[in-house]
Amino acid sequence: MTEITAPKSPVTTAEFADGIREQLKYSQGVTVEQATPADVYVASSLVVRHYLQDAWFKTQQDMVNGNTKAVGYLSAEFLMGKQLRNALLNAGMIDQFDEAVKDLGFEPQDVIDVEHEPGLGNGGLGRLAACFIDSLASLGVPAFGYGIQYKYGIFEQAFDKDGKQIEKPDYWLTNEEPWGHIDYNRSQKVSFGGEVVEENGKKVWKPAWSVRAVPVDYMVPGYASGRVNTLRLWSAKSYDEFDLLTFNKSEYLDAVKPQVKAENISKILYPEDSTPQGKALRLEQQYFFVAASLHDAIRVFYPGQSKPDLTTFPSKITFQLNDTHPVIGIPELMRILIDEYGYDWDTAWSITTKTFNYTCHTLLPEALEVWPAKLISELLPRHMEIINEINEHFLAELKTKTRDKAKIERMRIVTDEENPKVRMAYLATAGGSHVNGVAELHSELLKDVTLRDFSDLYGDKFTNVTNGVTPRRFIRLANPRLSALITEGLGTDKWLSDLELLKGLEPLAKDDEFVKKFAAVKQANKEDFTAYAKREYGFDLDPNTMFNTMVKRLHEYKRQSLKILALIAKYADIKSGRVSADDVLPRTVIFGAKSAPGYYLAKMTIQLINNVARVVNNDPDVKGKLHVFFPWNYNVRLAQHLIPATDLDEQISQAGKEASGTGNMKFALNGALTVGTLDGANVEIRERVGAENFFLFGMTVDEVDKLYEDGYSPAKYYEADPRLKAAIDMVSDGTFSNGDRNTYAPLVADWLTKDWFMTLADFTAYSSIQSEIEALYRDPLEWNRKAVLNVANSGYFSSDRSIQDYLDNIWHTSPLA
Ligand code: 475
Repeated sequence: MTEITAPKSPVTTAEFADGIREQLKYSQGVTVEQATPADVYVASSLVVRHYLQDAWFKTQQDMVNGNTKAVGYLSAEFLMGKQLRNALLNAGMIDQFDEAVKDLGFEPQDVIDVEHEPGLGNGGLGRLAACFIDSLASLGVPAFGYGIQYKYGIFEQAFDKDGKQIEKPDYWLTNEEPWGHIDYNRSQKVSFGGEVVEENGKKVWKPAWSVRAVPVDYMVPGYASGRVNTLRLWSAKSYDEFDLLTFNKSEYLDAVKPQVKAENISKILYPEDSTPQGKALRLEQQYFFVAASLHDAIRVFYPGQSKPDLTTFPSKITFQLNDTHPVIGIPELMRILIDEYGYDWDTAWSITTKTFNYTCHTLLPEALEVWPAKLISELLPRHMEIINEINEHFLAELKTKTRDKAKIERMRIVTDEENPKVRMAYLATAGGSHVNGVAELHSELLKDVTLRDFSDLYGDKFTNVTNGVTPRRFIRLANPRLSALITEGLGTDKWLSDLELLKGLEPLAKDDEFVKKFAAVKQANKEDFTAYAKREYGFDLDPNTMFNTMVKRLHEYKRQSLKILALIAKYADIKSGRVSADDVLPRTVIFGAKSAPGYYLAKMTIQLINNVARVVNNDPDVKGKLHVFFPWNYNVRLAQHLIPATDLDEQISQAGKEASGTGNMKFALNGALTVGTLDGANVEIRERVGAENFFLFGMTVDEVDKLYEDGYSPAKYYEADPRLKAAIDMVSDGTFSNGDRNTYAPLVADWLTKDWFMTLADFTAYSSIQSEIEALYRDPLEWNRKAVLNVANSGYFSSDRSIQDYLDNIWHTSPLA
């Protein structure tokens, strides 16, 4: 007997179909006969919203009227992925939808496919925020996600005829978008610029211009929790629609300037995921959504009160700062409390520090935001004053804690130089109660390196919350076959809300019949992906080869170069006759990666991968042995198709550089084996799935540090390993550039003289682990046994567990009763 705990549908198939008909008629204005899949998509989404509406109201009421502290997740990015099927799953209506749509003469998949995914994030950080709000709702914790409704999300990636990345605007709002509910009546005014004057001994900010922040609300239905939270994304609108005065002077274009300036704020997501640009517009975006959100929370929790008692604010809501992007919220809350509500400094500071917590997502120093004080002063003059004052108070406090003057200097929030800068990570650490890293190793390195002085003096603030991913989207939706097999194996579907139950599969790894069923699931997924690659990309794959995947943003520290060099070395082995093609394990290497548009070496690496693919895929000497597939525009949708079809996943960053990784978790949960370094959450994945079920290679953090200290010389490694030399020479000699020796010269020069992330030093170890991998893969039963053990032991990496950790150790709140 299988125990079913999935949510019960609030509708029958017939009711769902009636709902679609009604929405087609009254919202879309089309008959069923006229309707296209796009119409049915909108209509179905409205039906789902209809049935979630009461739970949404109730959740909001219980949040405001109850005594449970809410969570405000402040994030500049929410990389949501498609909404419809996720909402159907969480609300228990998948079957009713499928049947209803078929009854109306449509294919459910066609309807699902027309949805344009909201790509309102760059990568890991934005996707984590999306997993977290799913888990918050599924656990029944009252929460708001607060962010920006960018008009243009992450660019759509294409490749030109030379294999170079081109960026195309992602105008995801071209067609009707049924999920966002625009609420003009709850808008907030957000102001910028101007000056600060003294009036009656009080500081008064006289801003120069303002924009209207209009909330666009998205329902966030919990899985089987009966709760529906809110993702509130702010959209910028102008107050001055059209300046008639200017217009009358016939300066038509000037007349719309203020409007354009205002609406630019939420126009576009910055596509850099690690090197923030110190651009005024970015700071405008940050302040825009944070100021609107803080005022919104006061409106929600103190309805109709003109003189609320804001000393209770930290008991109403706790704000999590998702990286430094929302940190301007700290001086903003100070300003609200002091200037708008008349609190004194100490009271305001006490409220503020109790309200905020900060999550750091990086170890790269260049990714920590530092704003020129001048820029902040111009845009937010009152905030700069407050930041300076916070800095003064902080320095005074430090003097009571240490006599180490150098340390105090190093810890300044505002630097002491001719053009002072504001270090947002320091402001966040000083202005919040907790600071967390996103995997154990990362949190340790934060304490020991990045924020060392702070952890010395404020050790209690530091904690770890290892990331997680939502099993609803990344197992149940992405991999229905595996989901059914897990439910069969465990005799319950309860694992979807309690992922540690996967542990119950462990004994089944010894059961050959079960392992074979698991292998059949993987094979069927590979066949599905093969069809998908053909349909979407016109590319032929062979599902009887090993599917070996590396998908993530393109960054030097992630070391796509290591993968491509190893691939080239294999190719050179065959071409030179050192290795017979007959002895090569047939492998399909799949890459997915976007590069920041201005990131020169990353873009060149993309070009190289595409051209290696072109050469290898057209070379009869390696046919059936080596195949490279680089689908463009990697996004959440492609991830959902690719992850369940992968045999081997690559997590090969230089040790000490990847904060956590979350792709690694998704792959392990879908039964891919990992080849990886001791970096980020790989460490914890390996601990849990067992060292014998994880392919570890490469230098450790300590070894990396030591090699830097001793003086790293990449050319030495090039000389020492003939296979590495052959691979790099092949890149230089024009094999992948139609004979042109200059095309990749900058990349090659970087490898040989700098190689900042020590790709060359790890090459030999990486190649030899790949041989071990191939040997194991030739034994399907043993391979799949290990894959089952990966699934069974990865339950810890549910974002439900991450959220529980935040609840217990940082937020100190709980689900609604
Ligand atoms: C880490 N994005 C992963 C993941 O914790 C980690 C930075 C600046 C501006 C815009 N986006 C960013 C990131 O820093 C980011 O995505 N960081 C990633 O966060 C979630 O798993 O290791 O690189």
